[in-house]
Amino acid sequence: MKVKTFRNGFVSTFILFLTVDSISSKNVLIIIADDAGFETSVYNNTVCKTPNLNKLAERSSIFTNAFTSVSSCSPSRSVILSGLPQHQNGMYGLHQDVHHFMSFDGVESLPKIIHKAGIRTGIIGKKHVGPETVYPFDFEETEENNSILQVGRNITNIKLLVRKFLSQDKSSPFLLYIGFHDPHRCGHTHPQYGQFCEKFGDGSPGMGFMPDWTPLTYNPDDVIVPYFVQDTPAARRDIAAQYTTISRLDQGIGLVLRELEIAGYLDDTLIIYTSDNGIPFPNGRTNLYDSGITEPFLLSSPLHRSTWGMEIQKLVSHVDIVPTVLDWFKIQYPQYELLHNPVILTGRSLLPLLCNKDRESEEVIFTSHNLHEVTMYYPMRSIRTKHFKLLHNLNYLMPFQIDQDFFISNTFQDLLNRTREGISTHWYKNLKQYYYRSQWEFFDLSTDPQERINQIKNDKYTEIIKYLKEQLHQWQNITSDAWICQPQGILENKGYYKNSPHCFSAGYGV
Ligand SMILES: [Ca+2]
Repeated sequence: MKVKTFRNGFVSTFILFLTVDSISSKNVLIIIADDAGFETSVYNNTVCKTPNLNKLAERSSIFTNAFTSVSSCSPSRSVILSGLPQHQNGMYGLHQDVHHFMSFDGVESLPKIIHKAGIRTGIIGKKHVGPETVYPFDFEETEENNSILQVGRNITNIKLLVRKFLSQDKSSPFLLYIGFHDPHRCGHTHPQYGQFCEKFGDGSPGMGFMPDWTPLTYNPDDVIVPYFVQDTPAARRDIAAQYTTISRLDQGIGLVLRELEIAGYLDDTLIIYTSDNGIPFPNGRTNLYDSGITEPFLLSSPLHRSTWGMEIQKLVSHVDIVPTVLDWFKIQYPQYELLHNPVILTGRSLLPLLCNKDRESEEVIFTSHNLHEVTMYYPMRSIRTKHFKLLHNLNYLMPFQIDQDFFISNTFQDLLNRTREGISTHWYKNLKQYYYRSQWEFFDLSTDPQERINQIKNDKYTEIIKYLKEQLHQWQNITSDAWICQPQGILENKGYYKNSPHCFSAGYGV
């Protein structure tokens, strides 16, 4: 099979749109929540109280079909900051400790590009990407030089660090990136503070105290259980704890926005709020099902007030963040190569959508996952349109892996124990089908939004499946995906095959 090259044909559809009227000073604030989902009335969850997110939504466009590129912390953050899918930027899995994944040295990241253009860059909270030479910020207060709890969950501390950054240099435009560690689980690393660190800083004995946080507590009977989580007392207790941690995230966001306002930047700053990946529940984080990749996404532009508070249903992706910020600052993406191939951004600026302008090509979202923890090799690629999802599980002969953090959670232990004891799990799947997946999965989202029925063998969909496979292959090609021939083929693209790469069959089926 010959690897098709569509590079030139694709370039023209990914030209940056330059749409922003000039204002005297333009800044960017990116707020990334850690494992947050739709636990906010912005997205119709009326139980979990988030008055500050609601306030931000009132001055934002509210995207209702936003997706991460990969449902794993470091890979997702590398995509947010590079605009390149994980297989292209090299951040195949988690960055910390034994996992030790890094982006390629040659990646031109957002902080690097805009620093060269004279824009001051700052990061506060969770960074979780590397190496430092690829992701340098002028101002850094992260887990690399602080306790992650103090810069990622202590909202009083975060407030003071934002104040410090904003007061340091008033002469340059800035990009400030804030990585809240809330509402990430912490039962694996800091169990003394609760499953979601919901007790950290709440003023109770031994928990410490942060003056700016008023914890909200929830009755497990009242929480909203997403369709992909089992409705059991154990899962409800987890969700109630998660909601409390979201109250800290929400109040932290309120403090950050207040600092921006006090410093006089609220009306010249583009604000993006999203989460890095799906919620840490079954079928969520580390999956490419919609339950793992759909994200909250608010885009607040002081130049597009007519769309404040409005919902935008277009499909958008985290790969759109880099083009959007470059568009805002009117900076061109550099021309360079990675792995001997020219680098092309496949994301597009979101700003035209705020002018009620359509983007040129059809709406399509690609996702790419290789690992989470170093032991969790489970490469997947998918393409999603408004109505269809095609998912390729490259390592389908092995079981899907469970991470340490989720394994030890009440929710997963509940699922595992119920399965072992042979009693009802109250889940919409069973662990066997969750662990062992088909190589290809295809879902008709218009009739099956919860992706329950794999239609890959249904003749009714033969043509659309063929088309989506071609589109996925084309995207893997332009993003230099080394897994493009996997799992049955071997890619030869050097030596004799330098100018005509081929997928060769290794004969695994003999
Ligand atoms: Ca995360």
